[in-house]
Amino acid sequence: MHRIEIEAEINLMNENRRYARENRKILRENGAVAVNIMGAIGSGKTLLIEKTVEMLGDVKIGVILGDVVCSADYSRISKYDVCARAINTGKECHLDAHLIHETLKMMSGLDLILIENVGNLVCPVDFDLGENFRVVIVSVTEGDDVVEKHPEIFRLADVIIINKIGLAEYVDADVDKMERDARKLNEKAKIIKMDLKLNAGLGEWIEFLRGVLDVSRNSGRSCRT
Ligand SMILES: Nc1nc2c(ncn2[C@@H]2O[C@H](COP(=O)(O)OP(=O)(O)OP(=O)(O)O)[C@@H](O)[C@H]2O)c(=O)[nH]1
Ligand SMILES: [Mg+2]
Repeated sequence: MHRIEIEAEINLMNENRRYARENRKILRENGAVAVNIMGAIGSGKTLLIEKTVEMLGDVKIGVILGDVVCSADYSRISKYDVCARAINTGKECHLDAHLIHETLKMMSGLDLILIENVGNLVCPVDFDLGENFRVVIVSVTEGDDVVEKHPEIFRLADVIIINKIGLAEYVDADVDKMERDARKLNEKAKIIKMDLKLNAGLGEWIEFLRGVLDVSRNSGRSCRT
């Protein structure tokens, strides 16, 4: 890489860090918890958000939907009584802290902000959004080697969801292997085996969210400072 390209990349990353700090400050001041939901295309990110909104009727929720183009996910979420905003990234394969900054500023008075990142397991890794928690959702239909092939995103996750487990037998996926791979990469993450269509694993997910919301409400501050 040329020196000018390296400098541009360093500036970009510094700028992202600066906006991530700003975003964290906004969240702290608003007393909201933000969750960055990452995962491959079609792994179940939007369905996870839909189910979460349905199950947390007593929580004030905001949803930021990142997509390269179009508003299909936004149309799904805007049916619910939540504050939803879509962000199209154009050619970019990830959200960044600057892209969500103005939207976050508008989202006051909320307890929980769910951010759907652009579908893939590579690009979002380097871009801290200022979120409090990082969630990675993969599905068995991506192949049971999907975890070992994308180590970095799993290393940084607070929660790892292995979704569509009800389909495992039809695609010859070994769910336990996926869980072992995830644990090898990340000793601390909460790992949840899930099937959103069968409502499996959702209780554990909601319990996790209620836990972090209580902590945030009790301490009046966000968790990753
Ligand atoms: N059988 C089964 N289907 C699921 C499950 N979770 C999601 N789906 C289906 O998988 C497809 C993709 O789900 P979405 O929630 O749109 O996935 P996404 O990750 O938001 O996809 P992108 O936004 O395109 O990256 C939809 O048809 C869902 O109904 C699951 O646990 N089991
Ligand atoms: Mg989606």
